[in-house]
Amino acid sequence: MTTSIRTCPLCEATCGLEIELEGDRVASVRPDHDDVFSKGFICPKGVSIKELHEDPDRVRTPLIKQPDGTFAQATWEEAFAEIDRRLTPLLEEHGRQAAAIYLGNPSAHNLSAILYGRVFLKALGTKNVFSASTVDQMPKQVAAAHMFGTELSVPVPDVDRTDFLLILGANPLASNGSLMTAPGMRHRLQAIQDRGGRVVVVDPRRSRTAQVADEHLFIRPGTDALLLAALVHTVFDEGLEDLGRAAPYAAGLDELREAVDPFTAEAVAGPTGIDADRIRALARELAGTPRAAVYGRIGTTTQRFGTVASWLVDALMTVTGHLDAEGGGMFPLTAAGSLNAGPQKPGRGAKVGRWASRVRGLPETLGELPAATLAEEMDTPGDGQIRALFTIAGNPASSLPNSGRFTRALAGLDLMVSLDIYVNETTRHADVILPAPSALEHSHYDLALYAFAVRNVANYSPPTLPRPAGMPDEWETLLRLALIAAGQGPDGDIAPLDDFVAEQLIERQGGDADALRAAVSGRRGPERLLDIMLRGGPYDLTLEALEAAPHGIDLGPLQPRLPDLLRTPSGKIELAPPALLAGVPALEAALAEQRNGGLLLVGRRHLRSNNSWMHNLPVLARGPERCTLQVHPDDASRLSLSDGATARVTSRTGTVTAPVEVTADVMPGVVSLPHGWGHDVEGTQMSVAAERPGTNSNVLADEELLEPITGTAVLNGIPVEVGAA
Ligand SMILES: Nc1nc2c(c(=O)[nH]1)N[C@H]1C(S)=C(S)[C@@H](COP(=O)(O)OP(=O)(O)OC[C@H]3O[C@@H](n4cnc5c(=O)[nH]c(N)nc54)[C@H](O)[C@@H]3O)O[C@H]1N2
Ligand SMILES: Nc1nc2c(c(=O)[nH]1)N[C@H]1C(S)=C(S)[C@@H](COP(=O)(O)OP(=O)(O)OC[C@H]3O[C@@H](n4cnc5c(=O)[nH]c(N)nc54)[C@H](O)[C@@H]3O)O[C@H]1N2
Ligand code: SF4
Ligand SMILES: [Mo]
Repeated sequence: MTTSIRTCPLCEATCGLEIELEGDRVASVRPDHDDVFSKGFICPKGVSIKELHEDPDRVRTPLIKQPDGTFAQATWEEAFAEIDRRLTPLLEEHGRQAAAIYLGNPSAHNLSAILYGRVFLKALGTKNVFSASTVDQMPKQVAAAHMFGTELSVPVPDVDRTDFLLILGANPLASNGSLMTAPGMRHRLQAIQDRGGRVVVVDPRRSRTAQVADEHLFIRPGTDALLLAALVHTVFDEGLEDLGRAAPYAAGLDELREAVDPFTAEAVAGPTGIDADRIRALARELAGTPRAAVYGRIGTTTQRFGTVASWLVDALMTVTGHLDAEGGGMFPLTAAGSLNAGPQKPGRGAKVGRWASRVRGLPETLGELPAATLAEEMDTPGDGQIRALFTIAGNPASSLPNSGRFTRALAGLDLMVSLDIYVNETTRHADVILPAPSALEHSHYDLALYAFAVRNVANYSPPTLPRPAGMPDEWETLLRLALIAAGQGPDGDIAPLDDFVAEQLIERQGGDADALRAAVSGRRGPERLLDIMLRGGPYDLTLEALEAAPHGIDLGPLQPRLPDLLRTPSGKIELAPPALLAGVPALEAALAEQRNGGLLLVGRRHLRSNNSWMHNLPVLARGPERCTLQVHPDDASRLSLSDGATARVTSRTGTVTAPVEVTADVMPGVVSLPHGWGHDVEGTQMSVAAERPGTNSNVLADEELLEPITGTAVLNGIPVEVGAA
């Protein structure tokens, strides 16, 4: 028996796992009680990593699509040769824009994908880059880039020291937190209450988090920006503004005051469904509590005013003196890969709008185009039409709006390659599937997620188990794809390219390049890049130091970082950047909108699920049906729907059926269906998931409904009609 300690890669909480091995067999998975951050917390998904590793349906060898549509196992050499054989002439004939990349969510948890995905992307040389970010957090990152200067400068609620936490559109008891890396949120919320503080949840559903909160306010989907504008308005109106630590660095206070002028508590009460008195009281409580924070997540970003709402969350914390203050919204300082370490210096501003999509002319944000446009870029003929698609750890046929159209578009591609571990709704369309090692067979370091952690920590995990013979690590596969894309054939040497990547990083980082080069010379791949970043980082760490600390290194609670972290062109906190003010007229128009009595669809998450791809693990799949349509009793009786009956849900883009769950936990006028289901399509190889397939809610999400500033899809607040099937 041996024990391996590693960080769970399955969600943003970064829990420590203690894995007991009998030879190469996983005997058990338990919480690592000595983990400096998670301290013994794990959730059921963490335990399921054993089943994920052992899942007989997980792809273990490359697969090549045969003329009859089935997949045949292939060697790595054959798979790369096939990609080269088909990609190279396609790029020659149609140009680089004919290729596209879609990066899915697990890429953000994966060192190989973060560090080497961009190498492949560069080699491919296309502007058709898409990711799950534009069905997720892009509005928050763009708002942060405009306000603070980088897309990683997102204020994180200092949950462990706050006495008042206002949560909008997040359910961390199910999701375990997002853009807020904080293992064990239940205990952290409980601790707020234990020290006499309060937790208030704003959500159109009485979520599990709402159930443990001190107060829950139902809100009409898509109206959070109105509520937040009214909170900011009230702060000014009642003379409660006090910028605290932010005062010397804030610009645009008058413009912000003017922008929120129309949004009185009375004006937003109707549209949001929240009493004006309650809104005013909330503003007073926030302003009057010395340690208070506001946190908005998926329900505030993937909706019609996502970027404005994301901006106003941080503007609200700033005008109430809670930005960069203990117990408020604070900025982590990561050990590696920080974009805002070191002293304050003017930056280049948010990287947006440098190019536009071909069909709808939607602007680029942070180097990518809105994923909701991917289908039309594939199915609309003309110069620049996408003919080859690479998916990297993504299941866009399940996660993007209008799945019907998207899936038809996939079928029309000339070439599709998927770097993935399952044959699922998306990858069944691939011509070549390249598998990745199991989650236990590669190293791990949360380069991305520590940027949003409620404590500064660093934790590196070596592989728990060796890779199967012949299986490359994902970074090696990505470098090989980069060589193919660069026209260097399927069997070039990836080592010089890896050296080049490391050399570029060393040069970018500055300092004594020779010393750094020498110090990391014994390493390759992600380990070398990570070591370079750690050595150049603010704590002067090394990978060796992390290797010697399997339970992680605690770098302490979050520290005030103003003005050092500011990277805006002005060097200030921009409270009213023009790009965000541009969203205000539409918000004002929403004040006068008449409700038509129609139903709005929202999503939700369940603790034992993970987007679309963990429904094949028996330990998680057990229990009651999860893919149900939640309907309020009033709506249910109006629509003659009874509990357990089958409902038919229709939107502009499609129709699905789902079992009805009548519950007063969802507000009247709102129905809720989780995403990531619909495993009953032909050609997938997920036998457990197929037994209880559920339905794909994104058949209903409309690719025309986008948040205007970032092009992020509206996945919450979709107009639908519901009736008995
Ligand atoms: N209606 C609605 N739609 C939504 C959402 C919603 O709330 N409502 N949420 C959105 C959000 S927040 C997100 S992040 C997206 C997610 O969108 P995606 O990232 O497109 O989808 P996932 O379901 O996370 O699929 C992950 C894929 O990665 C594969 N995979 C898992 N581990 C690995 C690995 O280690 N290596 C490789 N190469 N592949 C791996 C899985 O097999 C799966 O195919 O969905 C979005 N879509
Ligand atoms: N168990 C589990 N954990 C996960 C995932 C998973 O699928 N399962 N996915 C991971 C991913 S990719 C992400 S991005 C995170 C997301 O993490 P969270 O943001 O916490 O996601 P949800 O649990 O979906 O919570 C969103 C809440 O928003 C509410 N909501 C919907 N519309 C609105 C609205 O207009 N206004 C307001 N105020 N609320 C609204 C929904 O009812 C729901 O309760 O979770 C991650 N963790
Ligand atoms: S909360 Fe997230 S990181 Fe922690 S064990 Fe569960 S899935 Fe893994
Ligand atoms: Mo996400």
